[in-house]
Amino acid sequence: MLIKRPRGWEIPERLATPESVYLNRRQILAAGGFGLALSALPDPAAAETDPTADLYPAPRNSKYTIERPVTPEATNVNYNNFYEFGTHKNIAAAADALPIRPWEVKIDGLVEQEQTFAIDDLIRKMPLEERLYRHRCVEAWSMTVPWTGFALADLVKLAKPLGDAAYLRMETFMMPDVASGQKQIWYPWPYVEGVTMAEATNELAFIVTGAYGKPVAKSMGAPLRLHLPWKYGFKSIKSIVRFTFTDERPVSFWEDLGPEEYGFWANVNPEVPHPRWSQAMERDIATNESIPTKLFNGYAEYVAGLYTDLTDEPLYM
Ligand SMILES: Nc1nc2c(c(=O)[nH]1)N[C@H]1C(S)=C(S)[C@@H](COP(=O)(O)O)O[C@H]1N2
Ligand SMILES: [Mo]
Repeated sequence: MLIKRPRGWEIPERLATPESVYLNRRQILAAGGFGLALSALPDPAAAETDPTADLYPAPRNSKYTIERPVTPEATNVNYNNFYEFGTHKNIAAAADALPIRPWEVKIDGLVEQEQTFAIDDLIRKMPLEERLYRHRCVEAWSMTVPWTGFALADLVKLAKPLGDAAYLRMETFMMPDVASGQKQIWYPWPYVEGVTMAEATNELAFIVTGAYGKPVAKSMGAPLRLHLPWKYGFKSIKSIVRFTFTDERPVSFWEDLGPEEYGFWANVNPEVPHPRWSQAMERDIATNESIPTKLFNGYAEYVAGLYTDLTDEPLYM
């Protein structure tokens, strides 16, 4: 995503980077470049088997179909936005360092009782299914993914929110030692996103645990991420550790950085340009084909009704 930094606009990176990181980078360069850094990464072949691997592939829910080809897995796991691991698309190797077991998910805020789940217990409680969804990034690229997971509505049921809960706030892990992007202190870490209760319980809102018939790749947000196919991709928060029910509208990571560019609602609309580029078309990341973008990313029949009373709100940025 093109970054708008609230602090340090025109500061050279050398000055905007905490000194320890800068020095460390220089030491790595002095020691012979990237060889040293890469050799410290885990060998994917030696990766331990995922404790939930037996749950995949899950049965496909044929209600959610796409009219475009599925993006090849190799394209998808290597073209990502995951700022915790870097501001470019090539973060897969860095994300491999993320420890995803043990992993705890906390449910708190306006709920009958606070709960914490070990990730494998949570995933095994839920009815997993596969859905084909389109994904539209605010940067005007798109993909289609065979996700596996469960309806966010089922997690809401498990959480037993109180009557005054109006929003669901979600938070990503905070591990700056593993995710070096989190050492960039001008970003409002940890990554946060939020939806209304009506959005959270809409049937399309999906918690992803897998993709391509197996546990989801770390670069794509393992072990648990959200996907809201009718909204710009930044709403679909990755590697979630906390769900908080609240009566206050959450301020998300990108909204905090640039509220006039990345709003709370962020519904896809080809007719409302981003302040710095058109949203009329999108580029398929596998074929490079240019495709017209659709209102609500083609999901209007499911979600348009959520917004009929909100005519004064900036719904589409
Ligand atoms: N924690 C976290 N979640 C995130 C992001 C991020 O940088 N950090 N990027 C978002 C953006 S902008 C997009 S387009 C999607 C990208 O998902 P993908 O890498 O699986 O394609 O993740 C979203 N979720
Ligand atoms: Mo995005």
